[in-house]
Amino acid sequence: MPVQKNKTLGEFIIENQSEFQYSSGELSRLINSIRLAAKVVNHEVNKAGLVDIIGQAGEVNVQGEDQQKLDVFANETFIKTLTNREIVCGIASEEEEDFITIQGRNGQNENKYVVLIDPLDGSSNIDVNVSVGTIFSIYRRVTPAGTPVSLEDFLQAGNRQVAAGYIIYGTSTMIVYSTGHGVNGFTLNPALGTYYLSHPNLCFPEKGQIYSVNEGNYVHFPQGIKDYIKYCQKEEEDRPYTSRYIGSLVSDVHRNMIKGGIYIYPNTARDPRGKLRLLYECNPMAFLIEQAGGKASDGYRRILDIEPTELHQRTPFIGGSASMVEKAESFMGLYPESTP
Ligand code: P6P
Repeated sequence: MPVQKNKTLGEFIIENQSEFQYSSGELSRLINSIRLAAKVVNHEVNKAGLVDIIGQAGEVNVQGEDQQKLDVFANETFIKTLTNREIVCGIASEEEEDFITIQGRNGQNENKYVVLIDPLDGSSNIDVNVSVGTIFSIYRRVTPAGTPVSLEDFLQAGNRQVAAGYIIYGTSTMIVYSTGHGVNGFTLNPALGTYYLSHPNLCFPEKGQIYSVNEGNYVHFPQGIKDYIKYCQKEEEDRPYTSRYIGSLVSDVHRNMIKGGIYIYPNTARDPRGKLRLLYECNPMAFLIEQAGGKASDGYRRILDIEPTELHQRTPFIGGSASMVEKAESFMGLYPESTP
C-alpha cells in the first residue's frame, strides 16, 4: 500500500496502533512521549552555540567521561518526560549508574514497558556543531506487573525489543523508529513543531560503497578488521570504497542506511570488549538495521542474540548493508575470536 508522505507522526502512530501487539495504547503513548522529549532536547541542541550550555558540566558520568551540559539536560529531559507521563515502569540510561524504578501514583506500577536510552550519543561533537543523537530501546518487562522493576527486566537480548529508534539532531531533526514492522523516518518542521513522515519504509541498500571506522585505531584492530579495511581500499571491482566517519553512531548509521554502507567499531587494545554499549546503543541500532534489511554482528554472532550480563556492557559492533557485513565477517572468520 503506497505510504502517504506528509502524514504527521501522530497520525502515523494512530493508524499503525494495531501493529503494537498486546498494546492498549501504552506503546503509542510511549512513542509520543519520546517525540515530546525529543522536541525539548532539539530546542536546546539547536541553540547550544548561543548560550553557555555547551562545555563541561563539571561532572564525570558513570563511563568516566566528562559530562557535557547537554548530556545532563538530555538525560534529565527524557527521564522526566517518561516519569511524569507514567508510561514505563523503569528506565536505564548511559548517564545513570543504575536503572531507575518508576513508581505509579498508588505506589504500584502496572505499566509493562522499560526503556533504555543513550540520551545524547556523540556528545563530544556538540561544541563543534556536528550532529548528535538520542538512541532508545523498548522492552516489555519480564517480572510481574505491579512489582518493582528489576535488573532482569533490562538484561534482555536485543531480539526481545518491541521497538527501538533514534533522534538525529542534524541539519534537520528526525525521529527514525521501528516497532518491528519496518523503519520509518519523520522530519521535524520546526516552524510548526510537528514531525512529518519524510522517509517511509527506510531500507538499507544491499550493497554500499561507504565504510565508517575510526582508522586512527587501526594498529589495535583485530587482524580480520585490518584485512577488511584493506579490502575496502583495494583498486578492484567496485572498490576502493569511500571512508566517511562522523564520530557519531546515529549520524554514521543514518547516512549508511540511506546511501548504503558499513559502520565498524571493533574491539581494540584500549577497549578489549569494544567501546559501544550493547543495551542502549548496539541493540537498538541493530534492531533498526535488521528491520531495514541490513545486518549487525560483533564479527562472530548476531548482535540481537547476545544475552546481556551487565547494564553497561560493551560489544564490538559491525552494522550496515548485508553484503558488506557478511564480507567483513568472512575476514573475521579467518581468525579465532580474541577473548577480552
Ligand atoms: P571514537 C560517541 O562517543 C560514540 O559512542 C559513537 O557515537 C561514535 O561512533 C563513537 O563513540 C566514536 O568513538 O573512539 O571514534 O571517537
